[in-house]
Amino acid sequence: MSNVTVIGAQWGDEGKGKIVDWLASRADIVVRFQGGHNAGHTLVVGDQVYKLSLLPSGLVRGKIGVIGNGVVVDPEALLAEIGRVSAQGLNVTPETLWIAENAPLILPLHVATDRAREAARGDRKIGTTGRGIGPAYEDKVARRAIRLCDLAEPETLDWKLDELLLHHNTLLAGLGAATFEKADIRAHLDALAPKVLPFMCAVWDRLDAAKRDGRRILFEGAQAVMLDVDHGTYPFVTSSNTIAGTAATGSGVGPGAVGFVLGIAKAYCTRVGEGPFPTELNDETGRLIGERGHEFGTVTGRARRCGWFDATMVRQATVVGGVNGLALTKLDVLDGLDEIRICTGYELDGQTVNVFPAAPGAQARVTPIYETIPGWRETTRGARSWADLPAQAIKYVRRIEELVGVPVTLLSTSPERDDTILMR
Ligand code: 2SA
Ligand code: MG
Repeated sequence: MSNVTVIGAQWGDEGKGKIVDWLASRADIVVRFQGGHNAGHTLVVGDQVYKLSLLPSGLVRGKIGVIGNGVVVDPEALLAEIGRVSAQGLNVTPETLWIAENAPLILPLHVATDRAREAARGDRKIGTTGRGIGPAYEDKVARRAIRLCDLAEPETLDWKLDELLLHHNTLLAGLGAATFEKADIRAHLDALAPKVLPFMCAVWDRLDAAKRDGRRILFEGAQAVMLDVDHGTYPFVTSSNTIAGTAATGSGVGPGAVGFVLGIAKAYCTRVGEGPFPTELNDETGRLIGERGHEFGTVTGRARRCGWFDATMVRQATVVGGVNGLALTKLDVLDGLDEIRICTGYELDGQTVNVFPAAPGAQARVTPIYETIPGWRETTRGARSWADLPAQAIKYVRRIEELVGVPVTLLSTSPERDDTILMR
């Protein structure tokens, strides 16, 4: 198997962690290329449960983990996470963890700006994870970010902090929030620098060498296509591009290295935070799905909104995301339902449309058009072969393939890594 890139095909929390973990055993290097510690992956390895936010999942399987330049790195959160997994017995060293020298940093002032802005938005809040992700990406594009390599240059840090503080303190004061002192930030960074700098390297160069050696790379996306800053439900999105192409820009490998793109989708749909969600169920079925699927955010613990599988949305996500095959997860959550619905299009102002509109007003006005199929009584949980699945469950999966236009190449039937069916 050559390189693989894994991305979410809905609004996140599709179970990417488990699939990445399954694929990691077939790869040599696992690369994060966007997002930050707003991602959250739960990995079950034997009797250990690892909760990862920033660290690439492959680390827990003894693979090399890479944090590419496209990731926004909170050095404090990084060290805390390394501390947590080390306490669980994992050895994280500069040999096993490579962090791009040109990765922008998230500082406490980004968290403050993120939260102050959300508070100021009131009813129009985005529902961010409050981790400073958006403000850190803004600073990168505005050319004022502190990058990991700056921690090694005290003089650079000095003038960069002046520019950064001018911007954020003006903003924070305007929002009525507390401002920051340069000396405090400086002390904070000086304390962190010796602990994070050992992991720093020219990631693009090491990945190039790895490619030449024929080593297999797995690119691990965070969040999902419908949260992509260009292609998602803007402005209710995250601040990075979450599509497969970002694997190249976010790690410096060139587009040819992206390989097979696996999109992960739940057999139903969830969303955390605000924003449009046409198939959302505000009823007993929605509550039942949330309960059976344990739908609470890994990062913030927020209850996720639940609804039916939206084939129109996932089709759009697979097209713009560059998805070659789908991994369908949590099918077992639908076990025992009398009937299951799939959204096959939308009604917008009396017209049928097959595209989710870009304008917020139109996004709020669409209503889903459903196809209803009978459910199945048997359990699919833990099934390890196609033959173990009830006929009706197979029909559901086949119908999803037809509507989305991409084959389902993997089916995950429980959080256990081995409860995964590889489809032909
Ligand atoms: P932010 O904090 O600026 O990125 O928030 C902007 C919006 O993006 C949403 N968001 C997420 N939604 C679902 N899952 C997320 N992370 C996953 C997790 C990780 C994953 O928590 O398990 O699946 O890889 C995530 N991160 C950001 C957020 O709710 C806002 O709507
Ligand atoms: Mg998650």
